[in-house]
Amino acid sequence: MGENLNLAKKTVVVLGVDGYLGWATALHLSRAGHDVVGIDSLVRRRWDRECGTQSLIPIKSMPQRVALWKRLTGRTIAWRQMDLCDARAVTELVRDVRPDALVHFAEQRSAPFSMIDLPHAALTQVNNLVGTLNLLFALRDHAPRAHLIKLGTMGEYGTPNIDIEEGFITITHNGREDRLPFPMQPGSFYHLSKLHDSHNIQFACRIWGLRATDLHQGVVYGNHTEEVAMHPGLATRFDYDAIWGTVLNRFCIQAALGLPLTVYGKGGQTRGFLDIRDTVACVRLALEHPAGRGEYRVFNQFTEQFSVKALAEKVRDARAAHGLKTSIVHLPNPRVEREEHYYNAKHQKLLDLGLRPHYLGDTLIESVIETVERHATRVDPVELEQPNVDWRRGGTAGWRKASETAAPAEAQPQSVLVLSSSRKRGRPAPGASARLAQRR
Ligand code: NAD
Ligand code: USQ
Repeated sequence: MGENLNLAKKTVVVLGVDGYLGWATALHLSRAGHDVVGIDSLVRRRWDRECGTQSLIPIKSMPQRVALWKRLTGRTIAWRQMDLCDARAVTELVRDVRPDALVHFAEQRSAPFSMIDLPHAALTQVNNLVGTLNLLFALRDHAPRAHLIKLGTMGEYGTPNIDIEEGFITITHNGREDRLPFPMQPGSFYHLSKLHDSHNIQFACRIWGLRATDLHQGVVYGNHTEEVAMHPGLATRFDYDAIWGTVLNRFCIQAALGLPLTVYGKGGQTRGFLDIRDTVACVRLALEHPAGRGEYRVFNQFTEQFSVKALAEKVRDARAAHGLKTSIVHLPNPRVEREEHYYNAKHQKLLDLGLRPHYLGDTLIESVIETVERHATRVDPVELEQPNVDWRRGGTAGWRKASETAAPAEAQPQSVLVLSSSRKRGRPAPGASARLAQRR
């Protein structure tokens, strides 16, 4: 396998291809001429059933989606259902495909989900950490030159009272200087799982000479990329509920339905944001400009920063331009987070590689709201009114009620880590399987 630097066609595995960002990215990379293999366990569809949630925009099954893509473009996305926590399957995948790169989206990605109770916190960390560890060992043994592009999160940094650098900071201490990982203060068990992954990946690059890009991504909004917009059957998922919906997507849906925009607490919480079109562009830039051998690098992947309150006001003002009145409510904050703080995060490296951002404007807000309006009958307004997970106490009575009606008791997650014990030193264990088992 050659290094396939820069613009050459690459064989890329997209892990988490059935998800919001994985599907849009797979289409984008496939259209750019890369050979894409798409992997997903479909566990997110199961978590939706457990939580009583669903994508606002109906999404097709994976076989239907890849068949439609083939029909429209002639391009193949090779689809395989697979759990990243199955070490043997991951090893076989990497050994068979010998990818030039892997884009890893395949994790439990909701902060509220990870804060429901112990089983959900454990499920999140086991699923995310074991999946990534399985990948690292498979890469060491079968594709050490492949480039791992891992979706991390800006939430790994927290909200320090100093500027946030891209992964590393140079510190002078007692007269000596070093370039060290930036201090991290994640805000949920989910965000912590991303930080633990970052440490594991950085360590693997250092000791095994792997190459990795950790994309510390901000909150994503929007639901259209050029490829997704080609056909309604190519739609990517769009979450709006209090567990999976991200803040701007929620505000757009609340505005479309004439509901108040739910700002948690004072609303001074400031985060980095980006349009989904920039997510797919950033991943492609990372892919086509790979990290060097043994290099672990971090790109802060967002284009603008806003406070939650400022975002709500933007949505309200965009509606007011059409004569529509939108109200903003401040709910007691279910999370433990700073509501007024300094925030200035660097995000230069992707711009240096050529990213041309799509900034948040009224047109985008309006277009998201129009999409929402087309699917308004699928909205459960209860999901938009009150948060149902509290950082101090876990899932609220609202959460328990929704999950009890949504799924039988035996479908509740019970994380169990099953690790094969027979191992030969330095080689993948025959039949090794680190699996997160859930009672179904
Ligand atoms: P998503 O839930 O829509 O998609 C994740 C996909 O991964 C799902 O289809 C799920 O079935 C799959 N998956 C999870 N665990 C798996 C496993 N063990 N094996 C195989 N497949 C598995 O999430 P998303 O919004 O597309 O986010 C993708 C990634 O980007 C996540 O890692 C998330 O942490 C990161 N991220 C997302 C955002 C955002 O705003 N959506 C922001 C920053 C970072
Ligand atoms: N918020 C509100 N009102 C709402 C929903 C959220 O005020 O109705 C506030 C939250 O309190 C928080 C901010 O909006 O301060 C962002 O919340 P969010 O749910 O949009 O985003 P978050 O939980 O941080 O998680 C999302 C993705 C996650 C990703 C992360 C990027 O679900 O996968 O890692 O964004 S970041 O925030 O940069 O860590």
